[in-house]
Amino acid sequence: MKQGRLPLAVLGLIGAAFLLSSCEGLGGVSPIFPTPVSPNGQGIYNTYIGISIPAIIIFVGVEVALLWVVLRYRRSKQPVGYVPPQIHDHRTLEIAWTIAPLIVVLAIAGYSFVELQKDFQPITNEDMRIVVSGHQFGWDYAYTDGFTVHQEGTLAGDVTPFVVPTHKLVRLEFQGTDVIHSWWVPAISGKTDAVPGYSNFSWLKIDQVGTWHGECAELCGAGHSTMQIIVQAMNQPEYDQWVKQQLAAQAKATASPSPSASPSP
Ligand SMILES: [Cu+2]
Repeated sequence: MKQGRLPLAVLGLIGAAFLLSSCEGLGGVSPIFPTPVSPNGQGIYNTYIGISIPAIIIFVGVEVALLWVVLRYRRSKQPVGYVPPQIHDHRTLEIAWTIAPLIVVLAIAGYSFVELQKDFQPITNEDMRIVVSGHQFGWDYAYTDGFTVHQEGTLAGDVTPFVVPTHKLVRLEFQGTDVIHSWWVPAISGKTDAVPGYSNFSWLKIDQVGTWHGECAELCGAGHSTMQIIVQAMNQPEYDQWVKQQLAAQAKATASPSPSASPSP
C-alpha cells in the first residue's frame, strides 16, 4: 500500500464503524451503539462511549506511531549495517510505560464499577414490581395484578411482548427455574442473570411508547437461540386497557374446565 493511502484506509474503517452503529442488526439489536430508552441503558451507553472514544484515540495513536516508525526507519532508507540506538535500563521510561497503562485500566475499571453499582442496586422507590422467571426456553413475567405473561421462545416469529407502562419505575426481580439464563435488552439495561435459588434485580423506566428487542445472553441449552425478548412500553390508558384484557383472558381460562381437571373415564 502506498504511504498516502494509509490514513485514507484508517478513515474508511472509522467511517464504516459509525455507519454500522446507526443500523439495526438481527432481531433489532444494534451491532454497536443501541439507542438507550431507560436511564440505566443510557448510563451503560455513556460508559460505552466514555471508554470507546479514548480507546479509539489510543489505538489510532499507537498504530500511527508504529507505522511512522516502520516506514520512516525502514532498512532500505538506512546506511548499510546501521544499528538504531539501543535503550536498556532506562528507569524513567520503564516506570512511565508501566504506570500509564495501569492508570488507563484502573480508570476503565472504576468507571465501569460505578455504573454497575447504579444499575443493579435493588431499588425501593419503584412504582411497580414484576417477577421475571427464565426457563428452558422462555420468560414468564408475573405482575402483581395477578396475571402472568408467558413469552415462550420461538424462531418462527415475534414472541409475546412483555408490556410496561411509560413513565413508571419498574423493579424487575429475576429468577431461574432450571438453569441460568440472562435477560438482556441492550436499549434498556445490562445483562441480568436469572439464577435458580438466587434473587437478582434490575429496573427500567421508559418514557416513550415503543418496542425493543433483546435475547437471552447465557447459553442455556438447545433452545437458547429461541429465547427472544420483546419489551413494549404503552401509555398509561392503553396499559390499563391491556391489564383488563389480561385479567379477562385469565378469568376465562380459569372458568373453562381444563383437560386435567375433567374426571377420568
Ligand atoms: Cu439462553
